[in-house]
Amino acid sequence: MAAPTVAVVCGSRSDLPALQSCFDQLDALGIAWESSVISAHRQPDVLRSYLAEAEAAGIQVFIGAAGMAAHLPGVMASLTARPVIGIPLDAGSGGTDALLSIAQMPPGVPVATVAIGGARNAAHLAARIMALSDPALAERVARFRADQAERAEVRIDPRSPGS
Ligand code: RP5
Repeated sequence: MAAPTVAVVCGSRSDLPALQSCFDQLDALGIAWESSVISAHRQPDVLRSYLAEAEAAGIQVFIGAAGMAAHLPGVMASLTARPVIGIPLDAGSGGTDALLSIAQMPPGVPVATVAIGGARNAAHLAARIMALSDPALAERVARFRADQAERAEVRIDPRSPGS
């Protein structure tokens, strides 16, 4: 089995169900991933060591997901120079608290923030980043896009009865 290239970190076990579509999409795109629950607030030292180990093990893109005062993705971006994608989660207040916490990063410490609950797009964004240096993955991303376009297409022919 290939070594993981994407690491998905969330702040609490309670976040895991919201990440299932991210895991499914990574699988569908043939991307090996790993996931951990590490709270930036409760376990800052664990987070620091995990990121160093994950980088050394070959993780190329990190995804951080958290709700409420969601500092996890930002702290991850402060500890690694690899791309960090943030997923704001609705932990009971609608999610705008997490969205602003994740998106409003200071210059030089970017977190590429997807929509509230945008777990599937986090997987797509990770795929597009890694596809820049992985032609086989670029081909799978291109196939996904073509399939998606085909599924979205609707043609209505007013001359054809029943259409
Ligand atoms: C955040 O607080 C977590 O990411 C979670 O979304 C929220 C609630 O955490 P728990 O109280 O369920 O651990 O840090």
